[in-house]
Formats: sequence, structure tokens, C-alpha cells
Amino acid sequence: MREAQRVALITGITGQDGSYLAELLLAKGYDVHGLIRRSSVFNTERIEHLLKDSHDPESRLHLHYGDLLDSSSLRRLMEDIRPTEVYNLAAQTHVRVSFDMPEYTAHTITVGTTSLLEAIHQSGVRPRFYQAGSSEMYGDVLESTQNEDTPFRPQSPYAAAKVGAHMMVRVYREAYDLFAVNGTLFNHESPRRSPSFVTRKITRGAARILAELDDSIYLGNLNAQRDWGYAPEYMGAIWAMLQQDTPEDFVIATGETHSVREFLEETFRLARLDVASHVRFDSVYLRPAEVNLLRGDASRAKARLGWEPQTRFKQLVRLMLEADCREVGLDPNSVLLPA
Ligand code: NAP
Ligand code: G4F
Repeated sequence: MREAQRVALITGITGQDGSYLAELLLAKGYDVHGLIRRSSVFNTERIEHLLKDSHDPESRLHLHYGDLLDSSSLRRLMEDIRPTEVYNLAAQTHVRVSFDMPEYTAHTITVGTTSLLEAIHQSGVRPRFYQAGSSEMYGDVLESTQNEDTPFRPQSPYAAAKVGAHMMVRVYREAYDLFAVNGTLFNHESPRRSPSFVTRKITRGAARILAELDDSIYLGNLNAQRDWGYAPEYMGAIWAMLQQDTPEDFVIATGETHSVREFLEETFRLARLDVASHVRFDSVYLRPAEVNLLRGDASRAKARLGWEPQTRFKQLVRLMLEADCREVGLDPNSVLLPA
């Protein structure tokens, strides 16, 4: 390793956020190492464009097989890579699925984060550490806006597991003086969002209806309200968290909240589609407990990191829908309402 070279390890590099973070760190000149899981199909689609020159000895992107559930791989990576920054983005990220797989969810999130922190501690390498926390931890909120002081009232195995990881980060920070930070990020979306989440399911579904590949979208609860931002901007915020003089936890959000119904109606308005003709209800998408309202207050991030969201709700819907139109071979300028 060159002296003073910045070396990042990203867990979850194949996910939405990991792919944008890898782009950002490579652009800043980092050597970027990503932990990937063995899979029977290729799972590197979101970072394929970054892997083009992976055989070039000068390539600064390196992938390593491993798993948050395999602590030996974490310990080995820490010693081999000796990162200066670790971003822990890997998780079982689906809230509905966490009710079907509560133990697995807790293992990957709470135990996996602990294993990674312990690998760092035992290796003696002292990287700065970022933990991907979630607004879902606020759960059954008592306040209409949530910030760093709002109590956690988790409503799902996913949220409870994230609270456990959040607390573990604090323990390692205080006990071992580790530069470890929790980011509590509200929902953030993009054309790279998995279609198993509601925003992408809607924009992709609308594009496929326009292309006559599908006729209907099946959805669950349309009344829940979320604070939806644009994923690449949120990666800038988490990088900034690790560049501070002292470790501190931050909320990242837009401060706006909209219902799933509003997201659906805006998508269909742009696509000139009729909701009643194409959207059906399926109870399979309901959750045993639902988080009804999330709206974040990111004033601390604005004051300390100089971070502010740029992309607003309607711009987000449009950019996702345009990308999905292109994906099914449609020209957004021909099929969507003009901006
Ligand atoms: P995502 O697209 O679902 O990606 C999850 C990543 O975790 C994938 O790379 C996945 O690998 C990896 N992974 C899952 N289990 C693993 C394990 N046991 N070992 C190693 N890797 C594993 O999620 P995302 O939207 O990018 O979210 C990134 C992080 O931010 C997550 O921790 C999520 O909980 C948190 N977060 C997200 C949001 C949001 O709105 N997006 C909001 C708050 C917090 P495969 O590709 O192999 O499946
Ligand atoms: O898109 P969602 O599945 O996202 P959710 O549950 O808010 O979780 C996402 O954001 C969290 C941050 O708060 C992350 F931590 C987490 O990893 C993930 O990225 O659901 C949003 C809302 C829910 O109220 C859900 O009940 O949409 C509702 N919904 C309605 N129909 C649906 C559907 N959700 C999904 N996934 N699929 C549906 O058909």
C-alpha cells in the first residue's frame, strides 16, 4: 500500500448504495475493496461498468468473496487489505421479508455488524467505520419529524436488528475509542433500486405497461408515508461523516414525506396511465406491523457536513420512470408528459 493512500472496504458493494459509493470513492482516488457473496448467478450487475478494467494491474477496484456471516473472511480481509475506511452496507434489507426470516435478518445485521467490528478490533487496524442505519428504526413514531434524538420504537425484525447494530457501534466507539459512526438514512431510491421495493416496483411496472409487456401492478398498503431521497446524494453524506474530526451519528433525509399513493399517482400521471385500470391490491404485500409515517430532520448534517438534498420528490419519480422507460426500449420524451 502506498503511504497515505486511502483504502476503503465496502460490504454490500453489489447493492444499490454500494455501487454508488464505489463510484464516488474511485472518483476521489481511493483504492476500493468490495466484499461479495458467492452466488449461482452473477450478482455484480450494478458495478459491471466499474469492473471493465478489473484485469488491468492499475485497477483500483478489487472484489473479495466473503460474507458477514463468515467471521473468518472478515478477519482475513481486515489483515490483508488494512483499510483506512470501512463502510458496512451489507444486510438483509427487505422489511417484509424480515418477518419471514427474522433469525437470518438478525444474524446478518446485528451479529454480522458485531463480527465486522470485532474483526477490526482484533486486527489492530484502526479504520474509520460507517454503519448503515435506517429510519425504519424509529418505527411507531410519536413525533411527526425524526432526528438524532428521537427514540427508536422498531416495528419489524429488520428494524430491531438495525437498532442492535446501532448500539453495538456505540459500544465499540466508546469502549475502544474507535472512529465509528451510525448514519440513520431515510428511504433513498434510484434506477438501481431493486424492484422488490415499492418505488422501483411502481416506475418499472408503469414502464412495462407502456411497453405492453405487463398489464397490472399488484401492491399492498398505499397509505404509508415515506421520506424519499435520491441515493447517490446520500452516499456523499456518508463519506462526509467519516471525514469529520470526531465521530458523531447523523440523520440523512429530505424533510418531505409522501404516501405510496402519491408516488403511484405521480408516476401514472407522467406515464398518462389510469391507476384504476392497472393497479390491483394483493394482501401478500401487507406487513404484520407497518411503519405509517417517516419524515427526517437532517439539520445536523446540514450544519456539520454542509449536506443538503438536491433532488426532490417529483424529480425523483421522473428520473426513475425515465430510466425504466429506456430499459424497456421506450423513448421517455415520446411516451411521458413533458417536464
Ligand atoms: P440492497 O440494494 O438490498 O443491497 C444489500 C447488499 O448487501 C447487497 O450487496 C447484498 O449482496 C449484501 N448482502 C446481503 N447479505 C449479506 C451478507 N450476509 N454478507 C455480505 N453481503 C450481504 O440495499 P441498499 O439499498 O443498497 O442498502 C444499503 C444499506 O443501507 C443496507 O444496510 C440497508 O439496510 C441500509 N439502508 C438502506 C436504505 C434505503 O432506502 N436504500 C435506507 C436506510 C438504510 P447480494 O447482491 O449478494 O444480495
Ligand atoms: O419500499 P419498501 O419496501 O421500503 P421500506 O419498508 O420503507 O424499507 C426501505 O427503507 C428503509 C428505510 O426506512 C430501509 F431501511 C429498508 O432497507 C428499505 O430500503 O416499502 C415502503 C412502503 C411500506 O409501507 C410498504 O408497506 O410501501 C408499502 N408497500 C405497498 N405495496 C409496498 C408494496 N412495499 C413493497 N416492497 N412492495 C409492495 O408491493
